[in-house]
Amino acid sequence: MNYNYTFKVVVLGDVAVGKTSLITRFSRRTYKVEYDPTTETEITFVKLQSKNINIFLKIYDTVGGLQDQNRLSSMASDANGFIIVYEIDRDSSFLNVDRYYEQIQPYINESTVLVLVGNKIDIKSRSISYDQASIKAARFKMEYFETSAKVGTNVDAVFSHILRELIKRRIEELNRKLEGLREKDLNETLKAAMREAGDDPFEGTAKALKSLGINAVYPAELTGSAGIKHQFSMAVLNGKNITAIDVLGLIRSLHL
Ligand code: G3D
Ligand code: MG
Repeated sequence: MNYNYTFKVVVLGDVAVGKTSLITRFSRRTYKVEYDPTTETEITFVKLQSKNINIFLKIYDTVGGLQDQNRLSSMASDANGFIIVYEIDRDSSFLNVDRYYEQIQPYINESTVLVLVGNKIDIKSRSISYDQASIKAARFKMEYFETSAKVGTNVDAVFSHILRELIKRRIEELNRKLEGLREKDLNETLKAAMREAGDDPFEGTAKALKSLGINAVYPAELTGSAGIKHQFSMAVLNGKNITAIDVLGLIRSLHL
């Protein structure tokens, strides 16, 4: 199966705040779970489908609280999102959020999605107020959620938010890339790729899209009559010039 998107999310937080429980609760649709002995991490693979979009999500469950830098870097360097979990009735776990946040700094860029989770809201007592946590989350540019992994409250909301944001950011990134291209360059890219592919329209458009960075996001399965490659091919065959606007329109009609 081809996936339109593959994302990797790393879950951090003190021991026993409920990281594993949150992942287990979310991943009813788990495909498989693997243990990675080098990072001592359990990786949960989840396949999700929304409209016609197939998503492959890898969730890395850390153990032992604060991470050894080597271990963290091998796990976090290509992460698309981070969830930091604390327990609403344990102050030390909330204070440590700052330390996890510091630890992941080297692996964050403008496309990384960050979420702070206050878990165990089914417990009647709490020592950290919602406002206190929201303020911290806002300061760190994180979205804040309160969950109960035990009862299931809000667990799906955390992951839906992350996936929505990640897809949105990928599309924005692509838009920026396309908007940075002049129409003439776009057509030149296509023509060059077609020549390189011996005028095979599908090969040629595949090459052109790849060099524009589009192929990675919209893989082969979107090649039906409504697919980008097909539309490109037909346009090229008919001698029509492709504009960035066409490309954006196609992407939007397929994905939004
Ligand atoms: P961790 O992976 O962060 O170390 P776990 O944490 O998911 O292993 O959970 C630690 C303990 O907290 C477990 O209790 C688990 O059942 C409990 N727990 C997790 N989430 C919640 C929650 O939302 N509410 C409540 N009340 N408990 C929760 P045990 O006793 O099994 O060790
Ligand atoms: Mg655990």
